[in-house]
Amino acid sequence: MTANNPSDTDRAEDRAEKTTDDATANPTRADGSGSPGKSDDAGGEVDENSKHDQLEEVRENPEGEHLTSDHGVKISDTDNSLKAGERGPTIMEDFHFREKMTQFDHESIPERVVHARGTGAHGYFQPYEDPDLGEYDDISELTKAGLFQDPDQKTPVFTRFSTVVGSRGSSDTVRDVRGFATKFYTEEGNWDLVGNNMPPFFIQDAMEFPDLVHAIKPEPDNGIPQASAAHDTFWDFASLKPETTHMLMWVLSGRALPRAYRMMQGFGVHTFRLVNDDGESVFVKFHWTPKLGTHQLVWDETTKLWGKSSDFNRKGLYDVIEEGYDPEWELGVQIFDEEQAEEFDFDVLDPTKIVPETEVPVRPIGKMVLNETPDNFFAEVEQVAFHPGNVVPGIDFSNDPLLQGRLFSYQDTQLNRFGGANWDEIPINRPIAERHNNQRAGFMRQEINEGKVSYKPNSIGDDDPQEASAEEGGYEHYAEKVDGQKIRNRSDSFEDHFTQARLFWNSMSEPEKQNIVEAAHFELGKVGRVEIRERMVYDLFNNVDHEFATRVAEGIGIEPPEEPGDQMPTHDREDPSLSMENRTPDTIETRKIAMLIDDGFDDEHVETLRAALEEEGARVKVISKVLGEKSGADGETVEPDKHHVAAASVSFDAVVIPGGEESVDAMRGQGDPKHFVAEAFKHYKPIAAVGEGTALFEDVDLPETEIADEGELVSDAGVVTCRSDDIESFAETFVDAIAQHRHWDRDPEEVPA
Ligand code: HDD
Repeated sequence: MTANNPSDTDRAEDRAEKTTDDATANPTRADGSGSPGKSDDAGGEVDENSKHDQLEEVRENPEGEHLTSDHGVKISDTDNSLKAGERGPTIMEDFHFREKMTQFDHESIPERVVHARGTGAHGYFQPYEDPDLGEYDDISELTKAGLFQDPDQKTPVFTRFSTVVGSRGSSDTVRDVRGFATKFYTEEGNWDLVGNNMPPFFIQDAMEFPDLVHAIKPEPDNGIPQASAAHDTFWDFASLKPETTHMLMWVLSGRALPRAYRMMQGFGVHTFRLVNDDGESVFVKFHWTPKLGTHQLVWDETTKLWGKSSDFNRKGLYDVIEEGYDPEWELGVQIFDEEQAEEFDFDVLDPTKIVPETEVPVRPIGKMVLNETPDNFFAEVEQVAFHPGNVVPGIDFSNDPLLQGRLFSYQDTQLNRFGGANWDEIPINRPIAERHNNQRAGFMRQEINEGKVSYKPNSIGDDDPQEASAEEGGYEHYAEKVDGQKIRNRSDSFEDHFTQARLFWNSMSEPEKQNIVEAAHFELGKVGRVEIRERMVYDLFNNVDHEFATRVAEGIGIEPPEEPGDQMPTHDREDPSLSMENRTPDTIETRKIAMLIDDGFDDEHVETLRAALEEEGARVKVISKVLGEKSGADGETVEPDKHHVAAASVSFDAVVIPGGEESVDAMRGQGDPKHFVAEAFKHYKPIAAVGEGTALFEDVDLPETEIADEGELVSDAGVVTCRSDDIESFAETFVDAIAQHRHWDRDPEEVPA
């Protein structure tokens, strides 16, 4: 196992250097005008820094400057309003008061109707040098999209991750789908891949989206519950819509509780098209695969995180990038043509279906690295506006009716969020590719378009700007032959709702199945109306798998169904790629490890363990009862990162207790370290203790767990204990246990934490 240790580089300095070095190379600034998009070099080259440099034009830094009004007038006093006499009323002419207050009164904009809460980061996309594309050696055979062609070119991206249901101030770790939206600032214009962390969707037609969202959002009479599907209206809707079944299986699984945004897959969901220079097209599904593996939290842990660390996922992304670890995803494609699509036992236009990897493998074509946090949350994360209709030549749509509806909805919703048409001029949304058209006006127009002409055709301006042919890079829609009668109906090929739900269930390990069952117990247990619970069990789950339906029924006071549902498929197919347990690469990079100590810790233990864990890319945080320097038995000192009141096991991936008699004795007299260990055990996390530290594990009484005797090193279901001098082997064993992420072969039910 090797790790990319964080560099000591100061990112701000790094960026400043980048900007200076590349200023002359950047086409948007080639004319020195300093105004975004003003370049003589139409359609100039894009590189990793192009977006960064464009944004640099609008960045503001008050360092060493005077305070001014919005109009640039220096302000002498910003604390006292202008009054008629020391104790008199405020005077109308106080322009500074009026401006400051008006700006404040207007500083909130509508939150997104879904995906309101999120975070984002800048980075780049780079095609692979030697993509393993099977029969297609060269991606240009599949698509003419420029961003995929040159392995030396890095295209800037901005990615926003989000929860879906909760409002902007809700908690991060709720059970929910996660948004995974990427804006590629390509030479040919912006391409937005607006996906989720789960590959199917709830519904088949965009027409149903307002109903789905109304059902899952807080109930309209009392506005309760926030950020949760666990209430009557959602399950009422779901139970009456069997097409939701496949997606519900994903939502009940650990996929809906991601450990981190950097440990989450992403999917374009719909079938899209790739189109090559000859106008030929294949179908494509897009996949993002995280380098760090796909990992989940457990339910009890997530609910505790709502209180202890409600920004857990958002802060997690910010912290790792700031600390110098740059999360990476591989972009993969599943390619299939119309004939292959005809052969599948589902319709590729139905967004409630996946194309199983057992049918079409995922071919890696490039990578995305996120390496820069935003400077300003509002300007970048809140104002970024995605739209699946933003495509570039070489990428096109399919007739998926959900996708078709999205192509209207996103443009429309931005008008609501931004109050006008010019949201595409806002720095974060602005393309690097040049914009020339006859749009001129609207609220908050930024661009100053020169000349008399804003129409086509025109002779006064030589008919500029000219339309571009396909050879010149003009976007041409794939010339699919379409012929049909107007019909408000659903294709018969969209009718099977259970085959893939069963495939998902079959593909889960037993602990993953148990997680799904327990999730259903919680969600349906919160549903007051018994008839809704019954419909879910009898009409939906019992048509997925009889045993599944029985296990759910037993936890929610419903009579288990006597026999399988009459629509239950009988297949035993599995797709190993669906189980997160098969997505655990051998790495502990960026995992957060809690090291609990007090005065008198064993210096060698602390030093050796920290070095071994950091060598593998983990982030070690020392925790003690109170802040302030702690001294080791041999005189080394350590500054704790956190004290007990501000630390909780739920924020960490693993826990280790080094030896040192005085240190361990102190901790054995404190409740927090014991709770820490018990809770980490309950959440299936790797825990380790060495030397005297093992006594703390004995105190906690971990059920059915073997603890090392004198001279031994024992590893039992992720509990690593050592009472020998071989600290290096102990550290290695612990690293292996952390790489496994969670140890499901444990039975923590009795642990009271
Ligand atoms: Fe959507 C936001 C993903 C179906 C309408 N959606 C939004 C975001 C993501 C998705 C990631 C947040 C973008 C951001 O970070 O700003 N949505 C999906 C996926 C879907 C999907 C993967 C199914 C395949 N969405 C969908 C449908 C509709 C919408 C069927 C309506 C017809 N989605 C919206 C929206 C949002 C949105 C209301 C809210 C804020 C925004 O667009 O910019 O227009």
